[in-house]
Amino acid sequence: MSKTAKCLSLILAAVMLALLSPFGAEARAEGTADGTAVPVRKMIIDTDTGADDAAAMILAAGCPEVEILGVTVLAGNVDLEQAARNALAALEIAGCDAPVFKGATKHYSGDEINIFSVYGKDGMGDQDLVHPHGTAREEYAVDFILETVRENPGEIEIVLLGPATNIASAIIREPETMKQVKRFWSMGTAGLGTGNASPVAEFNVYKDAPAYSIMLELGVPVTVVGLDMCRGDAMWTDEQFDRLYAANEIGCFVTKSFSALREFYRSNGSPNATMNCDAGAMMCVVYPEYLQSVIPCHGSCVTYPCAAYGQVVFFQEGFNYDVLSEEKLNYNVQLANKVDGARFFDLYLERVN
Ligand SMILES: [Ca+2]
Repeated sequence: MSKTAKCLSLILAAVMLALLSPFGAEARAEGTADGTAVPVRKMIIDTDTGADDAAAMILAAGCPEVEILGVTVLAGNVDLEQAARNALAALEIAGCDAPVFKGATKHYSGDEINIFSVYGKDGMGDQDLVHPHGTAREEYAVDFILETVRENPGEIEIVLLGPATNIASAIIREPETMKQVKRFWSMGTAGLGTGNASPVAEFNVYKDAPAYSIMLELGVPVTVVGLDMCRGDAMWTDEQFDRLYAANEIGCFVTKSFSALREFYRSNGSPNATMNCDAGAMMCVVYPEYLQSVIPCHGSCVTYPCAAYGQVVFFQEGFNYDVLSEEKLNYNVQLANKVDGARFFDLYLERVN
């Protein structure tokens, strides 16, 4: 997209943000009086970089509405070193020079994080894509997060695309600093649907449920994009991947990085369509038209050993539950419950072109 087109897109985004955002009041306050510009939003991306994390970072890097101040990585889909290299490779192909910082290799509990990838051994489809020129910074990811929030109180939005371990570590170390985070955006939980790590738990939460619970309970607004928002028409078809591959170098990179994941879906009952959860979550962050509706909820995470470990239970505003009266609930989560999945791919293609 040309600079002029991006500028026009920025103006359109300002108008759409005011009209459509579920956080309309907050968003309108950010715009200038004549509505022609929105200050650039400051973002940290926290990621266990597999292919969909990389696709999400590439999307954010192509959006003039946001500035990626840094990318903090942790083990999850791949080990920490691979996650750092994958993040660097994704940022470089997107022409983004945001620094990368390495974080957790262990759960909040202290156990090693078990690596599990359906994205290939390297997390990027095993397509020989990962040859970054840069390296991760020496500074520890949690130090970077705290320092950045301290320097920008009330301004930082943190997008979690992996387990919440880095964020929980920062909260435990300096809770008052982390209360100055503007909003957490989380690709996590099963939403109001079913899980993938277990029937009720989603991978990112299941990997470190106590850490996720710490994030939910901090008191900072959390917008959750669950697995249910990544299914159905939000999945990318083979025909769409072919279009992306043909579009440009970035599209070719993203398409190749999904090779192993698409094979996984083909072998598991979805021959022609693949979920792209992290990029879908990032679309909710950067593109107000995409996230069409949220439900205020009280979200709490099951953290003790049982069949429901890692489940996030959502009590929805407006329901009268037998076990809890509404006035006792703190609606700490904005749960995505409608996205424009049918347009996801076209919007993505538009943003990375
Ligand atoms: Ca991820």
